[in-house]
Amino acid sequence: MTDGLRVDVDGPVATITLDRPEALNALTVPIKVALREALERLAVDRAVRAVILTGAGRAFCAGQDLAERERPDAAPLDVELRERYNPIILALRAMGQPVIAAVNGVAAGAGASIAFACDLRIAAEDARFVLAFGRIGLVPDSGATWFLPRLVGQARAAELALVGDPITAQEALRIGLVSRVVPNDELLIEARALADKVAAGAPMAVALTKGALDRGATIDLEAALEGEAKLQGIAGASADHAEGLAAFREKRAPRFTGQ
Ligand code: LHQ
Repeated sequence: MTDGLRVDVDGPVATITLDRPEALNALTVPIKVALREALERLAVDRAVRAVILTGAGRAFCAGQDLAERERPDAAPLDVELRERYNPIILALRAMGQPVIAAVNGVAAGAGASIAFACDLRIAAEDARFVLAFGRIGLVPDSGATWFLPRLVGQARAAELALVGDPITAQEALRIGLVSRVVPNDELLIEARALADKVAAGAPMAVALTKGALDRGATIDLEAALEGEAKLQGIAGASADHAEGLAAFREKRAPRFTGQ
């Protein structure tokens, strides 16, 4: 627990809440540090099998705190990205547990990028994504140029990044930027239901799947096929695979342990 960030663990699901609602959860250095630390800590917590990332109040995250940028001691932008933002994005991708962005209200600038870097995105009806970088004379960062074309294709990514109109939740659903839109007051309930389903999976297989999907985006078919074969060799040797087979045979739900 840090000012501006809450982490609540309930059973196999951890919820990270950006908690600075008075500034729409804009990201300050302490929040960025706390977010990175929370992700790295949860990554090695074997009891945690899925993570929800959301924002307190009426926004998911308004991106970089713009007042902080005007302080005389603010780090240069490239340094801030290398030292603060990029490690958050890499931590999201490196951890084995899937991270579900539960996007409430606005996700702007680096706040949108962080949502793009999550494994799943569900949106409240009032969610909107704003690629706010251009409006303040900056370029998309924190992985936006990498994730966006993969999520929505080059043509839509170009429109989002170059025109910069806000994207409503329904539009985000239509173009595949989020996988579902739910009523505002049901967002966390739906996110938890999704997290519980993810958490019910065999943790090793889930983590291997997450990594394979990432690599699949950048490798050729032969490499993907060979990669799947290797991973299946590993998953197939796990106790959880044996448990999955036994559960099927015995017509019961599997009890996966991560072994
Ligand atoms: C904020 C912010 C904010 C501080 C709302 N900062 N206070 C850049 C640099 C470094 C490295 C990494 O990457 C980046 C990339 C970025 O993230 S650049 C993009 C930064 N974000 C933005 O440009 C969005 C700025 N905010 C807005 O345009 C509006 O606030 C939105 C459209 C998000 C919401 O508008 P409204 O619903 O009308 O709310 P509001 O503007 O009245 O905001 C409420 C409060 O939150 C307000 O404070 P106040 O004391 O006046 O009540 C805002 O100043 C504060 N706030 N965003 N990024």
